[in-house]
Amino acid sequence: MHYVKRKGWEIPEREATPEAIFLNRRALLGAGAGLGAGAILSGLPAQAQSAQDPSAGLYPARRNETYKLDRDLTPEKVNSEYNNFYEFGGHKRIFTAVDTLKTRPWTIKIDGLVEQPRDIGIDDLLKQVQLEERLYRLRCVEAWSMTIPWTGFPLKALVDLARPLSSAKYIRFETFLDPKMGPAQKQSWYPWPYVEGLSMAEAANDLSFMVTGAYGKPLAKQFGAPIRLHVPWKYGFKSVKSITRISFVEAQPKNFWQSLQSAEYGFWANVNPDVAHPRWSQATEEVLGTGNRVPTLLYNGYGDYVADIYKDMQGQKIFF
Ligand SMILES: Nc1nc2c(c(=O)[nH]1)N[C@H]1C(S)=C(S)[C@@H](COP(=O)(O)O)O[C@H]1N2
Ligand SMILES: [Mo]
Repeated sequence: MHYVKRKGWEIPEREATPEAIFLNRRALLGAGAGLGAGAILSGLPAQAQSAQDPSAGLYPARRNETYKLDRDLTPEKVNSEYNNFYEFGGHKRIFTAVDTLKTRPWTIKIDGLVEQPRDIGIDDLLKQVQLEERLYRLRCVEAWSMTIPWTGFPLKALVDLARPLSSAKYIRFETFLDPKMGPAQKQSWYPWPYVEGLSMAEAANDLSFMVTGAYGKPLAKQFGAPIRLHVPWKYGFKSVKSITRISFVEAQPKNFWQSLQSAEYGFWANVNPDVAHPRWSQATEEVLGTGNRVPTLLYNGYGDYVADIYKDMQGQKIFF
């Protein structure tokens, strides 16, 4: 089933969560056999949690061991200091610029072709889902990659909560639109707000993950707090950050990069080393933090999970 069969590629748990939290969790799990880590940790005194975030007690969540890596996790410091988040500028040092992002209160509008449109607060939503940790790879269209211990819940669970009508063919995700939070949204040549989309079949796939945490903690702002998508078989730009609206729609949504430059970016954007970007090769990728360049894999190595979705779509530009 999985593209990685080799033993010994698994990352020890202590490398995915900060050491102190890991040790704490071990001790607590020993003491409270049977209870989930989240339930135990939520009873901890404040100094064991990152105080400001009301969801801190939900982390770290239990690892779902189904998702294996073929390489080391990217160190938290490397991942946290090299990000794309154009609402805060076109550079990678987003962590120096995200203070203006306010993640509470945070409301997500669910609308379009659903039984009942509604608004839901992030902390309400978190009460209705089961968080888990997954180790995933991220391949940016710019030919670099990283590996991240994300925490979140399957997008499928959110679709079930939203109860879409059968006429819904796609999900459209939207990031906040507020130049006070994201000052680069004053740059009027970009088609704000950031929009992305998935087909309903893609959204139902096991891999599609709504991310609310990383490295055993609530998401740092530069990762797209308080909630972002991760679809690891697609180029990173599909994984939209800081989501405020989720709409079920009939027509294929046009995404941010398509709107900006349709000659270079399409809707499906599945990773394929043999389909070059108009301006550069996609054959290899720089693995951030290692100095290594490695071959890029079809569907970023997740073909066993997702290739079936596209089996009747070969005439379409599924790798662009
Ligand atoms: N709202 C929003 N979402 C976004 C982006 C962005 O600029 N704005 N950049 C995308 C791109 S190009 C990539 S590679 C990933 C980067 O995610 P990371 O910074 O967590 O690695 O986020 C994606 N999601
Ligand atoms: Mo990207």
